[in-house]
Amino acid sequence: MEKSFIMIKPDGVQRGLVGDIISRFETKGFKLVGLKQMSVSRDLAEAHYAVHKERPFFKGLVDYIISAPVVAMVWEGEGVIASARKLIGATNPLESEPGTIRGDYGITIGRNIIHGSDAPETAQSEIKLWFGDDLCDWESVMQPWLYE
Ligand code: D4T
Repeated sequence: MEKSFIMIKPDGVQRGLVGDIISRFETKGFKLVGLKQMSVSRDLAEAHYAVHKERPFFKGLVDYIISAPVVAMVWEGEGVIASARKLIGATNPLESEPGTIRGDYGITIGRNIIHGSDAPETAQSEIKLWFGDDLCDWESVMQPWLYE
């Protein structure tokens, strides 16, 4: 089964969107296998966004991620990486479709509420970076009602 790293960013936490966001993933049918609220160190934020380190928005992005706690999660399920990106919506919330998380709740790219892994390789490295091996492997009774 595929896993994706999902992070509710500081604005999502401050704005009280944690419950709604978790509910969207849960009711879709994905399984929560990792969850923690945490303050993020500058080193961790810089490592997570290392791919953007030469971009002009990098420092502002890192400052934002470390400005207040985030909720880090790992969700599991068939096709969860691509599906989560659809649930989340386009990077720029003004271009995200209504019904998506960013489309429903966001306005600017620099406060876009949530992160989701964009590919299997990044999902794997992000899960390693944020959770190590500290995931919860459990069997959901919903499994036969979600998958043939
Ligand atoms: P994340 O990684 O946060 O899920 O966002 P996306 O995968 O949707 O988008 P991204 O990697 O291109 O951008 C990472 C992060 O940087 C912020 N950002 C991006 C910004 O503040 N200004 C910008 O011009 C861009 C392109 C938003 C998301």
